[in-house]
Amino acid sequence: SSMEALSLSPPMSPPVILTQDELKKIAAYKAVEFVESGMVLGLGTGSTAKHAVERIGELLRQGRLTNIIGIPTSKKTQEQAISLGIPLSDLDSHPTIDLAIDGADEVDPHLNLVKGRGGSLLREKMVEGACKKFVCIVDESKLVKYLGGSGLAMPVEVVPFCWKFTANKLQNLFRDSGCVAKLRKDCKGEPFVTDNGNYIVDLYLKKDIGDLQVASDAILRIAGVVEHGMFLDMATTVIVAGELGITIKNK
Ligand code: ABF
Repeated sequence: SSMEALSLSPPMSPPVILTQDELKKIAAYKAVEFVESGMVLGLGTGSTAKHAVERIGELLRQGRLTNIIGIPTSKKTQEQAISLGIPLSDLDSHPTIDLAIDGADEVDPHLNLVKGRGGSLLREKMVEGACKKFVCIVDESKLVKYLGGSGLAMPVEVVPFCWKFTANKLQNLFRDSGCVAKLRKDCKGEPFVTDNGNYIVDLYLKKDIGDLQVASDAILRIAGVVEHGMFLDMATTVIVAGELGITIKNK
């Protein structure tokens, strides 16, 4: 993988402290530089991807981009794109996507990702799996040594039917990593329901889970599991915005 570091400010200027949201916006705008007129675009979900979608809408409005078709990764992004006047379609009509831009919850040194804390992992995986290029945009807080290493959730989308049974299977699968499986709740304390009518079981890990491909296969073999939030070998580029500048990591 190659790395390119760009300085945000000239060497002698005083340091500027950027908020996390400003860093997200910097990464998002950088990613939109990869967008060309005529592209079919995967539109990501979350507070980072939101900036990219907004920027694409702005460039369309200014006539600096034309002939774009967006494929949204969630109902929320679909609404945002409609409000910005971005023409939309779906994977049925456009099974190949030129470029997707989306955020992530964790990025490991091999550019494997954890996604889905926003709850949109299934549509994201379908869309980003159909992309020639997937540019992932994050602020530096998302970088981890290993997936699960932030101590935050590793999400798994499950069917609501006997979700406890499925959650127990998941917890047992990773018991050597100290796994605790919890059903995600919404702000009212009800089960969180995904865009696809499913539930999310969040896995909390104390140690790394070893071979990620083996773990992925094992999760997907459990009946009741729809999809998990590990995106292995999918990002072709990760743009990281940090206090010291932008780093672009390529596969
Ligand atoms: C989506 O948004 C999800 O896959 C991920 O869970 C989340 C990241 O959100 P944010 O950009 O708000 O941190 O990309």
